[in-house]
Parts: sequence; structure tokens; C-alpha cells
Amino acid sequence: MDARKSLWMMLLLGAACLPAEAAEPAAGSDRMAWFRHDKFGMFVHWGPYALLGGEWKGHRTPSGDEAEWIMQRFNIPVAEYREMAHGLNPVKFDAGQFAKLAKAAGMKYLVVTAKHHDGFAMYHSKVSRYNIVDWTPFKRDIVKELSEACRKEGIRFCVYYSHREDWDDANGYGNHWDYDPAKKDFEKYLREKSLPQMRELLTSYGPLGLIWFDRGIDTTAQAQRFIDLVHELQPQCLINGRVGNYAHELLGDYQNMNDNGMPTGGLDEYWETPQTLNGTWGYNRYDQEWKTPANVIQRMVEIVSKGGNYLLNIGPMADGTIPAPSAAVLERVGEWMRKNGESIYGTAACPVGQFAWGRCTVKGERVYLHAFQRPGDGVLRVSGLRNEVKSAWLLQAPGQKLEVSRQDGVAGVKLPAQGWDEGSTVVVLEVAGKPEAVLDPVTQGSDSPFHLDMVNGQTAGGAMKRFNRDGKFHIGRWSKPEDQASWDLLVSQPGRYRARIRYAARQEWAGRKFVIELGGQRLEKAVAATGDWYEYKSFDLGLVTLPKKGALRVAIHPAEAGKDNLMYFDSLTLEPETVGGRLGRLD
Ligand code: JFZ
Repeated sequence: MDARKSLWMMLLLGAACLPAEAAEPAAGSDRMAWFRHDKFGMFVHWGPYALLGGEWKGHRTPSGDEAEWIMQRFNIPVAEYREMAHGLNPVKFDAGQFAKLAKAAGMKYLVVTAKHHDGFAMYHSKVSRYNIVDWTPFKRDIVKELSEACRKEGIRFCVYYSHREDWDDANGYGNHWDYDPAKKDFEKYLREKSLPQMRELLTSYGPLGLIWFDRGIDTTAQAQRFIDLVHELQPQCLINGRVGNYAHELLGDYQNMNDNGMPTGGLDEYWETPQTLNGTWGYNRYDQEWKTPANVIQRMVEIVSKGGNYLLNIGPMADGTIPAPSAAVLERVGEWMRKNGESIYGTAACPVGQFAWGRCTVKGERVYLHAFQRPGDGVLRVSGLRNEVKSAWLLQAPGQKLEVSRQDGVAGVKLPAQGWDEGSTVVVLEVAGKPEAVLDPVTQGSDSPFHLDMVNGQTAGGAMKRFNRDGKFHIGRWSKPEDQASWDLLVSQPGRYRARIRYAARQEWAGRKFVIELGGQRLEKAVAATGDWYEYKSFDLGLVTLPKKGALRVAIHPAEAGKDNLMYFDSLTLEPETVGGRLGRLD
């Protein structure tokens, strides 16, 4: 590759290493701007299940289980659950306390369960009397009061809505103990409850930051009806990834990790992980396994360093109070956020991966080092950062510049004796230019194959490292030759290798051509359909030659521009081809 082209690839690689914004599709990126900036939200799971607190007639939901699922766990008859729900009367509820706690914790948005799977609405619904105003002595609209309190405190107000699952409604999904699944008319449920309630929420509580749908829905067409309703009534309102079928392509504005999920490496497509503070979303009087403030802070840093948002849950009690331990943890997290928020808000994924001592986030020409463990010699070593470090300081002590060294491409920052923070100690690096990575090459043990995937590769152009609950981590969203995945190899065993590629491809993508370039060779192959969205299959691409020891770049990209995805790429394996038991060597 000539120098000009290699510079182009480096710049492209550099661009690929730039924060997720650089890879975000141009259309719609303004919609997501607040979400990508704000990083940290409060999830509120609240409903009649709080009255049970994880126990029904002496039976307790298993520890670490979801107390809001108690009706399903114990197949509580609708009539009994409804009777219980009449007793919900959160007389100690103070919406201002919720909004103030979110603000104190450094949370910028709040998502409250307007209707969870039990079908009970925590707002004054005209569609169903099974709601907090008409069904209980409380007679106040929780969603309304929270929306007003959030606006007063400058917290973006959002709602969760379970659009498919409804154990109260005879035609909703999920209740097989009161209702015969064979007799359900799900379309009737959508038409008479789910979509009308969605319309109520979109027209009665002011501008919503996002709708947090849950547990997908059977068809893309059904999901599209909710998407179209949101876009019609509140075009700026974001939609999370769970609006659509988990096995299908992302229909929302961003992807959701599994509950409490965390990606293995940085993702290019923006994502959010919902996480609990103990082991349950809804209140469980027996679950006192609270995460520590340091643990929450380190989770936050981990999530933001990999290009995502942190939606952290509280499960209010039946009387309307927030469990004291959860409030205490959030207050402590807020203390850290008030001092270190600059290293979280508005930052982007770290281009240089993670370190044994911690993580990093980037913003402008600053790299924020988040030290979780203090190295024995007190030096934070940063490998893989291409940029020169112009200066360094503790975020908490900007006036005290820290000693910076550089040896063999590794920058070192000497930590001061004071200023250590049990959550994350933040060191700021002022660097020359936008932070760029020099990624470690992919190496091989003797005679061992190269396994190239989304973790050890880089993406460029529109190609994106992504997650799908069913499809797991993969590379997708590539449709033109400049949308590339590439790997820098360090070959220690030149010779003949058998190339195998593993991907998923829908029928409509079959026949599209892709190119693999390596060591001056160019393979051009056609995509074969593998079944549905995320059905991965492996394909033998034949033999290739890794001509010599040393550096070698492998790149994969669409052969020509097309309207669709090329494939969901899982991995490319280069297996040494042995001849009579010996590696088919060239030397
Ligand atoms: C769902 C709900 O069932 C649960 O009650 C809670 O509201 C949670 C936030 O969302 O639970 C899920 C949904 C998706 C996954 C796991 C639990 N998932 O994708 O692995």
C-alpha cells in the first residue's frame, strides 16, 4: 500500500477510532445529541407489585429475581392481583424528591414505568380504569406529578411502556394462567389498549425525552405502528431498541444491552444498558444486596468508555418512599459526579480500549484517564495513544501539573501521593489533536490461526461494531466500498492459510459481492443467504498466502455500493494449511 493510501487508511482508521459521533448516521444525529451527551439516567420501576415487595402468600420471589414479575412468577389470578392493586396508596410519594435525587446523583433523564407487564397504569388513563387514579384511594397521577417535578429540576422526562406484555388484559401477551393463549386476539389488544395508551402518554404529559419500550414485539409491522405514532405526535422523542423484535434489525434510535449487560469492547452504534442497584427492578423487601457507590461509578465509567448510556434503577416502596440505601448510594455517586462530571458528560468512547488500572473517555483534545486501581509505582501507563501528551493534571487539582513520560510509544503519568478516589481517580491528558489510537496488531502463537472479529478489528466509514440481543456482537450497517472492517496482523508464520468467514445474511442480501484484501491479494466473493437476520454460518473461502513475516493488513468491504446491509459479520479465521502435517510454508 503506497504512502498516500496508507495515510488515507490511517486517517480513515483514525476516523474509525474517533468517538461514536463520527460514525453516527448524519440523519437523526441531532435527535440523539442530548442522549449521547447526558449519559446517565434514572430508571423507576413502580406499580402494585411494590405492595407485595417480593412475597405472595408466604412465597418469595427468588433472590436476584425481578419482583415486578411476581404476578407471573406465582401465576397470581387476575382477580386476586386486581384486588391487591386496590390497596396501592403511596401517601408518602413526593415527585420532587425523585427529581431532586436524580439531579443530586448527576442523572440527566428519568424513565418511569407508565405501564409494566401487569397492565396497571401509573397514570390517569381514559383507556382503562385499571390505573392509579381510578383504581386506588390515592387518586393522583404519578406520571403527571413526576413529569412536572422533572421539568422543574431540569431532568428530561421519559416513560417506559410495555407494549406487548400485559398479564391483566385477556388479549395481551403473557398471561397463560387466566387466559387461553389460543383465544387471544393480540390485534384487538394493540388496537384497544396498547396503541391508545401510547397515544395518551404522547399527548398528555408534555414533551417526552424518550419512550422506553420493552421486550420487543412479534413483527416489524407491529413495532412500526408504535414508531409511527411517536414520530407523528412527538418527532423529537427518542425510541429505544426494544420497540422491535430482538431478533430483527434495530428499529429504534439506539440499541439496548441485555439487562445489566456490558459489551466486551467499544461499540460504534450507540447503546444504553439498563441496570439495577440491587438484584431487582421492582421493590423487594428482602433484597438488600445494594451496589456500592464505587461500583456504580466504575460501571458508569466502563459504560461511557465503551460508547453507551447508563440507565440506573430505583424501585420505590408501596408508600411512595425511595429505599434509603438506594438513595444513599445515589447521593454518594452524585458527589463524585459533581467533581468529575466533565469526564463523563459529552464524552465519547475511548479509542484506545481499556487498561489494567482503569478506563478512558475522550472529549475534544482531552483524554480522561479513570484510574480504578493505583499501580504499584504510581504511574498510569497509556499504550496505544498516537497523540503527543502536552500536559496532565488531576481533574481535582488542575493547578498541579503531573510528570509525563513517554517510552516506546507508551505514555506514563505519575500520580500524586494525594487525591486518590475510591470510585475513579480522574487524570486529564491534554493531547495534540483529536485522540487517535495506535492499535496493537493481532498476533498469532506458533502455527495458530488468526481469529479476526469486531473486538480486535477497526471499522471505517459506515461500518459499525454493534450489538443485538439475539445477534450478539457483530459488524453491520455496511453497504458501500468505503464501509470497511480491517485488522492489522503481525505474521510470525508466513505460508498458506485457509480462510473461513462467519456471517449472517438475509435472503435479500444474497449475491452481494464482498472483497477481502490481504497481503496484496484480493478475494471477491458473493454473500450467501444464511436464513433469518442473525443466523450465522461459516463459509470456506479457500487458501490465501501470508507472504512474509511482519505487519500485514486485512480489510473486508462491499465490492460496490448497494442499498442494503452487506452482512452481519461475526469473524474471519485464517487457519495455517498444513501439508503432510507441516505448515504449507513459503520459506
Ligand atoms: C425487562 C422486564 O421484563 C423487566 O421487568 C424490567 O422492566 C427490565 C428493564 O426489562 O426484562 C428484560 C428484558 C430484556 C432482557 C432481560 C430482561 N434481555 O434482553 O436480556
